[in-house]
Amino acid sequence: MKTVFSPRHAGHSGQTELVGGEIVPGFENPSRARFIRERIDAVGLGPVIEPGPHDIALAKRVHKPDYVDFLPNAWPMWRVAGHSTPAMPFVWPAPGLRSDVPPDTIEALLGYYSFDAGATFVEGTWEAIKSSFDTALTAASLVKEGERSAFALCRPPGHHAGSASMGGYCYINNAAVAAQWFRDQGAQRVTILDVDYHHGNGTQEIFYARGDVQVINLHGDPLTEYPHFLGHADEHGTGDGEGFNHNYPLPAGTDWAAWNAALEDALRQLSGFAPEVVIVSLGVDTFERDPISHFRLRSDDYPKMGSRLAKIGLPTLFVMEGGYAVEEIGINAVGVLTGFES
Ligand code: SP5
Ligand code: ZN
Repeated sequence: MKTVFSPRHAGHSGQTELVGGEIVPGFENPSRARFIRERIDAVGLGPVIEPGPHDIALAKRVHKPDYVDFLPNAWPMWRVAGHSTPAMPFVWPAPGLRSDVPPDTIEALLGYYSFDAGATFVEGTWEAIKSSFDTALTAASLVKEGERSAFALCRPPGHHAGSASMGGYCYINNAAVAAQWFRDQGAQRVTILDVDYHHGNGTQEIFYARGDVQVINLHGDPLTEYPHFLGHADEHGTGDGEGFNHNYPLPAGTDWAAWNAALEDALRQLSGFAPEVVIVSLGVDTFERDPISHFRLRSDDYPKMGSRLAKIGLPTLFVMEGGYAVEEIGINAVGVLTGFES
């Protein structure tokens, strides 16, 4: 399997996040991509190529144009305002406040375009966001050109990013952009299967009223797990999208047996939809030793996951999302891919 990877992710470094009232170093850091990259070489997964540039206009097919235009401006505006720390929002237009009037200051704009404080900006953040977007589209092209599968080693991840909101380490929704690109290229039906520990709220929101992109999520129950405010089992889509969204919230402690049972049900939904291409939002924060998550998948479960996904028998694009146990992230993520090829 070919991997698409850009070293331009690396400037997105030294971000902070709020955990339990404290500002701490971000769990989402450059070593994640480095460990995965190294594991690809160690197991000989296949060639690693750099992405080519893609028109950012493609991002505006799934995100609001003003949101996409904001992203490259966030860090420069933050610096002009006199800050040198990572840019982090602190105030949001919750229900009862007005969200129809974009504010003028960067401090307010960060909240206007986010749903949490989890997507911070540093000097290299925009370059990394753009490289991650390019990575997803370059890998999508490989699948379109006939590869059975490809791996977009995206960083930063994307599945929490909604139509006009960043959050949860995500800015542009790479999997959603790839799905839209496949549609634009003529695919009639695309499925996004999100196996990250956290519900892919952004992906769900983007396609919620659409019947051409099926969205399936297996994740920690939002009653206790981030992102908390989306991802319940009764969210089935709306309008033209009614019946095309499927959520599998699972309890803390879920192991492979229970996770796999949910996957089997999810794959029945997928087969019924009969997509032409599958996009896997690949997070490996379901791992038993992930520092921010509560499932119990083991390293030898990931090849089983990959092998089952291969049995679907469809062209498959893997897009990297979360996973924070950096020592094992390469073993687990690449384990899915080698399992797919076995
Ligand atoms: C892409 C992705 O996986 N994003 C995840 C974002 C999760 N952000 C908040 C998680 C809060 C969990 N609490 C941390 C406790 C650490 N001891
Ligand atoms: Zn996650």
